[in-house]
Amino acid sequence: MATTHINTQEIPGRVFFTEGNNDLPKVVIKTARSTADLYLQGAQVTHFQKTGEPPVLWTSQLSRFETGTPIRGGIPVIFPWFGPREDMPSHGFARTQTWELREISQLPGGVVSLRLGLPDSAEAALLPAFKADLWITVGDTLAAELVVANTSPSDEFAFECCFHTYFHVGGIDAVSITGLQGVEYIDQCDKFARKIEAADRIRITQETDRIYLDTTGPVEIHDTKLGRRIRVDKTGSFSTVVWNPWAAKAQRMPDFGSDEYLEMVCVESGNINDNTITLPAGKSSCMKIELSTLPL
Ligand code: TA6
Repeated sequence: MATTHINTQEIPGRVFFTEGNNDLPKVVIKTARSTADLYLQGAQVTHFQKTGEPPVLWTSQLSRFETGTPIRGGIPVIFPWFGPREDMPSHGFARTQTWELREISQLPGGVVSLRLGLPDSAEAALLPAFKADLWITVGDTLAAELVVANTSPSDEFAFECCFHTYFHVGGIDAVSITGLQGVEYIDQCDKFARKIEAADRIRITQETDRIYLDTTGPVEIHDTKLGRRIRVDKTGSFSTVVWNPWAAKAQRMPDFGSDEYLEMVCVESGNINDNTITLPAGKSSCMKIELSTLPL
């Protein structure tokens, strides 16, 4: 049977391997319509920009880019838990481990797709057997898809996951977020109270940290300063998080510039808290986002 050739090599003019900040291994993708950067640590996209437009993603100027330290910005892959866990790293271990680049393919229209796999680790060995693959597809849009397979013979595997996406905005005071009206959320800034989103257009005027539950629809970031909308379409995700640390919390984070909160907002797509995934043995789950920009 003919074996399909799986490419993991550079593609001249399209896919380049390089040393990124602090010499961390980085893959640079150039298409006719866009560019993107991906660090093997965390399989983390840190940059996505369409030709002639401002960047879509935000990465802190103070991000550490140190092995084992989360990169502050882009699309951190949060897995297999979200938030703090006693004696364990906040937001799981996937974002600080070095993923393996397992496949590079060119699709019609000059679109580039990468597949990365999370290698086995001591942390993973404490869980039911699983495989985690991430697909990143770069073209006129950017897509990220996390595929988790429960490979254990009999154990179910309960996990949380999230694309913790940091978006670049022209000015947080000129931003509104739509798509969440009427959705229940956990207000992490108000003793985890459960509330219902009343606003059609959410504005960020203070520290904001909300986990919206049982929501599957698209969310749009309306940016009047940059004159664009960023649209987040998703499948296989039932939670959306909206986060901006605002001034005081940003000051407390060493890898976050004191006024950088003014030019970013996180709209995160995942399966968190009530929406934790419980995967039966032998089954797989897929969570996908697609990021696009549109005129206002
Ligand atoms: O997604 C929002 C959040 O859970 C916030 O509570 C804040 O902790 C943020 O993630 C960043 O977490 P990190 O561990 O990356 O500093």
